[in-house]
Amino acid sequence: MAKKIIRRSWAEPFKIKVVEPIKMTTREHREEAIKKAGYNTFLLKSEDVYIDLLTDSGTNAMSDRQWSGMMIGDEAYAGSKNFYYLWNNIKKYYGMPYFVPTHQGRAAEHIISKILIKEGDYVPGNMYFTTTKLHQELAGGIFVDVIIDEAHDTTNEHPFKGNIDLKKLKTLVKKVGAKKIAYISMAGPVNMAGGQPFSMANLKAVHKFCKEHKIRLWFDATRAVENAYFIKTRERGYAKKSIAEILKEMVSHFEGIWVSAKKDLMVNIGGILATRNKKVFEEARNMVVVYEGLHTYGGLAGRDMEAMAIGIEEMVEYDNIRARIGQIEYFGHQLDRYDIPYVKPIGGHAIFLNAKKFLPHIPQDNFPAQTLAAEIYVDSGVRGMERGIVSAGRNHKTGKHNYPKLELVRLTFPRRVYTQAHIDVAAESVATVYQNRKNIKGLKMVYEPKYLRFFQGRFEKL
Ligand code: P70
Repeated sequence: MAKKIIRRSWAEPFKIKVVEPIKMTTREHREEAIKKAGYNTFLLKSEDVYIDLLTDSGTNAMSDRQWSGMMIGDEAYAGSKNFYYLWNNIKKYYGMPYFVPTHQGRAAEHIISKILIKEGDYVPGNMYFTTTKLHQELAGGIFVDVIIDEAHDTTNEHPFKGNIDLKKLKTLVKKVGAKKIAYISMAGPVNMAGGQPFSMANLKAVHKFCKEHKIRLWFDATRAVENAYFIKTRERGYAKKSIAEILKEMVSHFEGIWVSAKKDLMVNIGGILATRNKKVFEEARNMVVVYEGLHTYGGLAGRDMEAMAIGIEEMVEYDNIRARIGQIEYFGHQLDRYDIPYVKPIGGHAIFLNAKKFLPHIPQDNFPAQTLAAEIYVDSGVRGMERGIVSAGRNHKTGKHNYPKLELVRLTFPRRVYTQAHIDVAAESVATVYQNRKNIKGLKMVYEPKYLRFFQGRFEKL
């Protein structure tokens, strides 16, 4: 009898035209390199990395259309035509009438935090993000986590672990009063929770609450297209809607958005601040000239804005986002073969290894996720990123470490960059480290910078 054929439902909707060679190094070389880097993968030289899963930020492969767009950069100081093309696409795809370009996401976070936050205001959000929270705090705000409890549980299979817990939100508003809430800061998918999305139903409920209490609702739309994909595939009533329709519906509930264009838009640099509030826009447009550059380039070259504008058109293509999420799923399924603990359900941009379960003998004070990221690098040259106690930083008042429930190593996929064979190599490496896990010892921190310590902190082996 003929064997049953199982047909693959998707493959990457592109073929490779340009390649960039990468080099495998020896284990001895990598041991030396990571030691020199203070056991911090952010401090490794890219040349010493084989498969770079540090981040999906600015590491994406641009399309031939985007590269040709780079050639038509209008590098005028003021009024570049690329700016107007980008602005049009922001209106068309995000549905926001007003826009200010920034050089990357955190610059937009800086500006919006300065405009909307007064000293002592509260900023509730669905879990913190490092740069977002820092800018909120530097502007005098107090971040409060109002994500649902399920988000802190790595094994809970809730399909929308990025949802806001309305009870937590209501309790906070009751306690401090709506006037003390600068805005609600909603991200989707939630990076630190493992790339977990919010549902449209949750967003609608939060929006209704905000309207009733006259609270602003803002969106970190950095990976909004991934959130739209999860709504399409997981939420009732959205299966037949296009990614572009879902994106627009999501954004329609917010007063404004900030975006690190280095993700969804598949470019190497860029940021967006967009809003429907003319007053906020006017303030942002004025502030951008202080920190970034004129409001028609905001720290970017004309060619960067052209690539962003084209990236917006490409990011909403279903086949594109399907293949992106498909890669992450494929990676997760390879890890399942070895029973490796990682955050479920599989998220949008990365697999997040659960370092607490992976290395249960290492106490959180000895940085299990930092240790695990270094060990995987030494094993294979695959570079990931710590997302645990180092990332969580210290409590400003007590000076003590924040102890997050999630102690994770993120293995993140740049868009359109790696093949399935690269994913296999990464999975085999994680499995090898898992089998040798009992021999792994933790780290101690020997240098700690004041802000965002995970970027530049240094460690030594215990
Ligand atoms: C990452 C990158 C950036 C980012 C983000 C969300 C949901 C804003 C930003 C800032 C880069 C990164 C940033 C801090 C720590 C580690 C890595 N995320 N909101 O790899 O945007 O980088 O353009 O200033 O994910 O997740 P930008």
